[in-house]
Amino acid sequence: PLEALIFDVDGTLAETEETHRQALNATFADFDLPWSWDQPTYRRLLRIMGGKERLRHFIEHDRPAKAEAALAALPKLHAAKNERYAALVAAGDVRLRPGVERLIREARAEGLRLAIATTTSLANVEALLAATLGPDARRIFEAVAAGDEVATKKPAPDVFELAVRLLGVDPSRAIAFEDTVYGLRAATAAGLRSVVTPSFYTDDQDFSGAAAVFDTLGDPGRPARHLGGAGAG
Ligand code: XBP
Repeated sequence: PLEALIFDVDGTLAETEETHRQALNATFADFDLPWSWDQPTYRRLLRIMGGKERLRHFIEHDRPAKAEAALAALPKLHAAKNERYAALVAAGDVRLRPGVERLIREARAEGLRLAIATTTSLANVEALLAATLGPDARRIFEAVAAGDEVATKKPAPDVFELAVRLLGVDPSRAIAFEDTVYGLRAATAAGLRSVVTPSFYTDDQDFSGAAAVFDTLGDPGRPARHLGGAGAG
């Protein structure tokens, strides 16, 4: 039987990446960096998981102006981005994707256990949960496995392995909710089936291997574009 649902955050619970991008661009200006990431640039850079890793990749591979100074200030730059991100989220910039709140509510009513497995930081997760599900939302999730707590970020299985370990459930009895091919790979490698809802920046990715792919988790559910693997439907 199914025992647990494990949710990715960015792109799955909410379309957060435009808010991350906006916070980044404002932070670049704050740090006097003559950079701005447009949507195509961000789409390309999202192949690198993790905000710090993504910034480092950009600095080292794109070699923008002021690269050396930015590299030296990388932790500060990323922390400042997250502060701006949290402020935007607290101001109501981001909503949950359709169906997410209902799924969480109904899963709890059925006695399913809930967890989070994300690349982003715990503070970002808490900001989003508080702004969208209320101040007590953190308690809805029995376990939160965040990127900075594991050795290797997605597509490595670490965060999903940590989440199932914290819950104490067998991965075959949990379903992962994801929006990226990297998250799908991570969940699969950890032994979980995945339901994928592609998001704004990931709708061109290949989700073969998912148990199901839906446009949204909303009601009325739109038809699946792909159904396969174990346990779908
Ligand atoms: C998405 C990410 C994150 C966010 C930004 O992770 O890769 O890096 O883009 O957050 P997931 P940080 O889909 O696993 O939630 O800057 O805090 O990394």
